[in-house]
Amino acid sequence: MTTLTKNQKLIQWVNDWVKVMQPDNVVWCDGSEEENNRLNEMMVASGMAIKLDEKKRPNSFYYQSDPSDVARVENRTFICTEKEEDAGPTNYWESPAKMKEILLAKYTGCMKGRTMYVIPFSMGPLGSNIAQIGVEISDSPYVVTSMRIMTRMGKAVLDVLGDGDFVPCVHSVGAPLAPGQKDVKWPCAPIEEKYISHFPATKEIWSYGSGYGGNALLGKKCFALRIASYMAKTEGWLAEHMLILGLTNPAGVTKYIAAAFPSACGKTNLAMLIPSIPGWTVKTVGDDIAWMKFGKDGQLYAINPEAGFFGVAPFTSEQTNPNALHSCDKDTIFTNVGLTPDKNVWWEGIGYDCPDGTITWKNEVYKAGSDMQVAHPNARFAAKASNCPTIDPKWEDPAGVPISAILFGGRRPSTVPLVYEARSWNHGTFIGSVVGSEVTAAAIGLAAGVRRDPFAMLPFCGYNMADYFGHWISIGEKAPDKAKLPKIFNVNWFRKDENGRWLWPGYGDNSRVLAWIFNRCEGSVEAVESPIGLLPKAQDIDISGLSVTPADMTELLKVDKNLWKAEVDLIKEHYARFGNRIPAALNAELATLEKNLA
Ligand code: GTP
Ligand code: SPV
Ligand code: MN
Repeated sequence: MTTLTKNQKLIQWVNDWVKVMQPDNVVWCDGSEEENNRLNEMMVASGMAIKLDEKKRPNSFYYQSDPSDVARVENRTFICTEKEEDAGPTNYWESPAKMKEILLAKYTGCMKGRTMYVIPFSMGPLGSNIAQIGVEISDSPYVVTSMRIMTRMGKAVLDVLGDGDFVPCVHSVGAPLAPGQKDVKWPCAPIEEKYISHFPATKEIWSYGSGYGGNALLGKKCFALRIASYMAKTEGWLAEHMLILGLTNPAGVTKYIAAAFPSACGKTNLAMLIPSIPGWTVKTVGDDIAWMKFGKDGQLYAINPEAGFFGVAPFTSEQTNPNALHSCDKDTIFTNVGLTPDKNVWWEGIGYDCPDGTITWKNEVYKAGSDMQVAHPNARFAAKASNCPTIDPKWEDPAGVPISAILFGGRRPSTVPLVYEARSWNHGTFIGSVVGSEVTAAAIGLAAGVRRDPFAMLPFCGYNMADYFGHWISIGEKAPDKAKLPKIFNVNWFRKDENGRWLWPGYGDNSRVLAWIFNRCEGSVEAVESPIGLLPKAQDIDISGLSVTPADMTELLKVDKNLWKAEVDLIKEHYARFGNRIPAALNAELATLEKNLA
């Protein structure tokens, strides 16, 4: 059937699924440009894709998804463990046997009238000893071309794999075609028939019914976070929902920083930030996922397992994030943005008015000056990391980059200051375990308001979240050299005053906070003790040239004891969900916080 591999386990696995899914054809993807062009031409011919203007957006394509298939579906995402408590209270659970029974019924004949693509991919630089190989089977050609951007994909991966082991990733859009039936633009199954299932013990992923983002590009959230977080726990490393950036100070010293913010809370923006303070530069290693292991020198090293960015399009502009914007200049897949009459793209917050006659993500015609929504709030671009103007020279270094600081953060309009530093690794783990954020559009069907999103991993942890907290504590305990552990900070770009005005300008001006963090890592600036951790002195955050007033700054750095006492009550409610599985070290941190506020 294929000449691309002699791996018997892989060939057998594909053959088994062909029998179940009954596709009309099977294509083994080699990842070549010729193959990519062929798939793009096919999707344009079928009406699924529109080719953008070759001069304005070379080699780029436009898609509209089905209105039911626009983001991750958390209530259809399952962690399948023998015991429910091993998935924990924050995951949807089903037993592996039951889930496989349900899905085998769904998968039977699910590719009739379609082609099965076999997509070998590597998470991490090809052949690196931190990299992991997966193989996804999918009936979506959009998944193939997207995986070619987001991962290292194709024949070279099979060559590295040899007869080795891979993570099997099963995907179908769940929309078989009867003989002669015309396909729709974006085939998928209704929400209640979608299943994004994970079997951590056997390292398997079975996804059904969605073609969008993290539901379908299985290397990303399913593998590199949910399965990898479980692997990391058992093997003693970290798989995290974090960007990685390199920050260089005016003296030319570079430090690498990893940061975990919940979905649509500014990772892509921070990773590609252009500092507004002179002499500082930021380079990008990754914008969404970090895999971290200790090096021989005792430092924690991080790699970005991805090869592209699946970034939020709305509000990406020349002002907010030119580097993300220019990563999309060519070779990009756009989904659910607007399509202008001159075959270019438009979205809310792009920085100029929407041309009359633009086609909205719902395929309606935009009337200039109307209040029609043009792009879906979770409209995204898939762009190659190698096209990013600020890509770090070490972004593909198989050894990774040494991490000096880890940041946590979320959208907190009140209570949480602009920045504060943890007193220790365990205190930092506590801060990560209580991250909260206002809900965004990155997932379907969540109630508005602030929700706890520990480590920004709530939708991405492949096992009991309390055990994951324990794993973080144990990383600190087992560190080969505790003095070399990264310092941990919490940041909050999203503080508002009582009138709803942003107190902090954000974006490029976040460099002013990064500079303080850098200097803390160097030991060149002092911090002040507070009940919640170490705060900057107001004069140590450079606000020259900003409209931020000294009064704003006081507010931004204030720790209001009453608000924090209320926060402690919320933290207790959050911890109570996990019963006695919360590590003792974290209960001790909570007790310290409460005592400090008394
Ligand atoms: P995922 O890809 O979903 O994991 O998200 P992400 O964390 O990479 O999110 P992204 O960087 O795309 O952030 C998207 C949203 O955050 C956009 O609406 C931005 O305008 C907003 N945002 C990013 N940085 C800032 C900031 O510093 N201040 C404010 N106010 N908004 C910001
Ligand atoms: C997120 O929601 O955190 C994303 C987008 O990065 S998706 O890949 O769809 O999960
Ligand atoms: Mn993400």
